Amino acid sequence: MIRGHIQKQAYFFLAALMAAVLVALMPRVAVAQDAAEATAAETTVDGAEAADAAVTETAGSYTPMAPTEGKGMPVQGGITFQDQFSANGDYALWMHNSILLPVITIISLFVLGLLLWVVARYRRGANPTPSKTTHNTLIEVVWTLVPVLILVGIAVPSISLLAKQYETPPEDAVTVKAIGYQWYWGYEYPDNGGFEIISNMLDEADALASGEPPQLAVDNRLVLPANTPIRLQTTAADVIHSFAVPSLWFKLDAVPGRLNEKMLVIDEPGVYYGQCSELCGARHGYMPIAVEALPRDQWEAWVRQQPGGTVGGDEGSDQPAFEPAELEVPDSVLPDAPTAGPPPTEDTSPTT
Ligand SMILES: [Cu+2]
Repeated sequence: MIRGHIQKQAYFFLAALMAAVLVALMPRVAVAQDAAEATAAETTVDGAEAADAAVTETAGSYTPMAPTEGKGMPVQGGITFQDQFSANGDYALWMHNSILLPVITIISLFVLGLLLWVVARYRRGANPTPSKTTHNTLIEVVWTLVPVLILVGIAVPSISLLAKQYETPPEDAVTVKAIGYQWYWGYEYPDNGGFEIISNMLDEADALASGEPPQLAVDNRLVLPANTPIRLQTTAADVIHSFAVPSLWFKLDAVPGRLNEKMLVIDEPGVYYGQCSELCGARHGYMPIAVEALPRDQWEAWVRQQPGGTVGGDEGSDQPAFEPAELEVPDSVLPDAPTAGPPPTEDTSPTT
């Protein structure tokens, strides 16, 4: 009777274990399928890419930088963070890989070992008369103190990372304002003449044609200087959005009526992709962010090419002065989307 019961339990345990292994393996299978599809898609891109490169070369002036595969973007089957291109990102990645992951692994293995030992050593067969001990002061002190010490140990790098992320940018930092709209981004350069860039997602065909990852590529990128402190401010025109670029370790909510601010220093030139990370409505998943970091001189040249763009208080710029009325009316990706349209020009929020 008892043996039958134990057998039943053993089968149940085995079945649960197999189910767990299956669940753990499922994403791998899906990834393998995706990879096969991706290679099929890539082969069709190459030709279009070459044609596109020829077109942009003749256009002269600013040419959008070609992204580097795997840099500043997610990779197929990736299970950890993206490679980091900012000092905070390097620190955070170090903390994850050298502190959190080992601590989690050691604790999990230790607890699993204890469980298995208790199951084997104190099962009814091996230990017919159980001990009635209820207290052991030494063990109680140890299992209280050790977790406290572990948490304090983690708190030190954790709090310093938090502090680093909110360091005040120096006075000469370049100010850029990212404005979230339903459902695209606007980038304003108040220190450089106040022009605004409107950034909409490219559709899949256009993204692939320009050699960029679909759903991350945009028509107009947020162009920033590399190796320069940037005072990145976020706000929104309608609902809460969130400006997030994983490979730059940057995420900051964009809240209507508020101006949030964080410093960003990008280590090296490149293209870095991100997405709106606050559920903001029907097309939340289709308002990606593409940051292009250029060497400082190239970035300044790009600024001077923008309508009204100035660098360091340029005098006598031959560009026309910035006039808000000339703001480009953004084309929504979906022209018939119910609320997609130009940014509001006046305050229409209800008064209470
Ligand atoms: Cu959004």
